[in-house]
Amino acid sequence: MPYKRVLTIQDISCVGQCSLTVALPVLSACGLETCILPSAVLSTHTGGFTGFTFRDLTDDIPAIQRHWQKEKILFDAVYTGYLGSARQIAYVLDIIRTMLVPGGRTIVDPAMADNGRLYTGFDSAHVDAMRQLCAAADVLLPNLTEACLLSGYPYREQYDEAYIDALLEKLSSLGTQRIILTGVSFCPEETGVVVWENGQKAYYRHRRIPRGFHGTGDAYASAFTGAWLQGRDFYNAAKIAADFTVRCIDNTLGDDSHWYGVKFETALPDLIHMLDT
Ligand code: PXL
Repeated sequence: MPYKRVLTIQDISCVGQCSLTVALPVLSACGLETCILPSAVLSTHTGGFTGFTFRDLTDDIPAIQRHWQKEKILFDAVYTGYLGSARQIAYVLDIIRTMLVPGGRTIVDPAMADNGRLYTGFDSAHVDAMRQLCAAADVLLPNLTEACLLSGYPYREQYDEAYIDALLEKLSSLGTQRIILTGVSFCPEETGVVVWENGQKAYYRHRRIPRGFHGTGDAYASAFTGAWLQGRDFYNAAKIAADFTVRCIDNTLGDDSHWYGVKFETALPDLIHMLDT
């Protein structure tokens, strides 16, 4: 397997199994050298805890970037997730423009919303800035809510294939060639991901577990990034990430006290096995 260096930019939620505490172990398990740029430090994530601390690290980013440039450090890929401020997104764009090797890849998970609503603390300025990041992405990994906010298409809980097609069409006009739309479900028993590449569309469906878990988007995006950078083709990487995410959820079902995240750690051997075969 090639040995690649990836930079992932997202927050540290100290407790809550999301963002960097998921991306770092998942990418490492995929055999990637994983460098991190924390976008913010929070005591917990914002999805269900109250009274969390939030330290925005936007102002630290230029000096970190300058130091890396002095050391002539480049990355094979940049993978972004939850970003701390709209202003930060311009800095992230500059890192993408200047710190990738030729042919380096950019994966953007526009982590900012779910279930029809923006996450606590974000506003339309964040969505506008995120739209610019999407134009720089080789792969965009939105859920339905994020896809609607980014494209300006109306969010619906009930939809059909024609709705998804129109949404993807509108979203792709932002300039992204590859999109994986997560959490797309046409019937109660199944859900899946729509894998869209230059106008070609495929749907990978799997069992739907009738309970939502926080952090599944981060597990999905990290596993996709790991599998894709390890040379799996686009569809296959999207499928491996979906299978991994289902295992993470299966591991967590039955433990009602574990509402804040998924127990992804015990599914890591399965992910490594999927990458080996
Ligand atoms: O999992 C997405 C995410 C990441 N980081 C923080 C969050 C959330 C979702 O709520 O609050 C801080």
